[in-house]
Amino acid sequence: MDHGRREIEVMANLLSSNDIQAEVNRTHFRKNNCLAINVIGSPGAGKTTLLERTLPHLGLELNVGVIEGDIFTSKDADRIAVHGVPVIQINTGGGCHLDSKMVSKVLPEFDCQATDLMIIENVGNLVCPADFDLGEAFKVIVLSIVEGDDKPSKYPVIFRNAKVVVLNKMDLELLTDVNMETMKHDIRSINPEIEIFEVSCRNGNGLQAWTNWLRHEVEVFKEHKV
Ligand SMILES: Nc1nc2c(ncn2[C@@H]2O[C@H](COP(=O)(O)OP(=O)(O)OP(=O)(O)O)[C@@H](O)[C@H]2O)c(=O)[nH]1
Ligand SMILES: [Mg+2]
Repeated sequence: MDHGRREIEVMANLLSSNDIQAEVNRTHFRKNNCLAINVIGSPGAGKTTLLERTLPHLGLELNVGVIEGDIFTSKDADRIAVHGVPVIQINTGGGCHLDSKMVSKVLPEFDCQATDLMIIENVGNLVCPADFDLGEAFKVIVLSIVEGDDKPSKYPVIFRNAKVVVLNKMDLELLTDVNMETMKHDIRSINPEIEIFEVSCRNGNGLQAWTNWLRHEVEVFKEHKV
């Protein structure tokens, strides 16, 4: 028995069953006119902080729901719940990414018809979530600039598959040796279409441009309703 080949087959089956459920999720979101986004980034990149800073900008005009993915604990969901939006925590119990079945199981907990924007924060990881479609409209990468300007070229798959990248922790730029031009050049070489926002969730710089862009994406999605 060729074990290598068997492993590839198992992985292929896993991905195709994930993709089938992802399409069901996508149809559900589309039918309910709800823009779903999949927020991906390394542990500590600032995903939850970005949501905490984004919700007050959007929450008055839009109905937002949040799905939080983590290996253990409901710490992130507790942080989001303070903002008064519906939030469900998924614990993967060891898994390094969310999959479409996990998301489908919690969807009945939301009134999707009354939700304009569903934000799904994936498990902290820049690699595995790239392979697992959740049924989202697009992927959002949150990258802390402190991690170094070589990260886009070392982890290109996720950048290829995302619509937008939020470069976070810009307030720390001068404390690091990060070269922002190199970082942005590498991101654009991987994905010329990608939107790039430079923000600091600490001092608020750049957040307005990011939230304006996201609000516009919700409007465009809703205009194309089926
Ligand atoms: N200096 C600075 N710190 C930030 C910024 N954004 C987030 N942080 C800090 O970074 C740490 C991690 O932030 P989180 O939002 O929990 O990161 P996360 O990506 O959600 O982490 P996981 O869910 O564990 O993957 C916290 O201590 C935040 O206060 C920023 O723009 N500047
Ligand atoms: Mg988090």
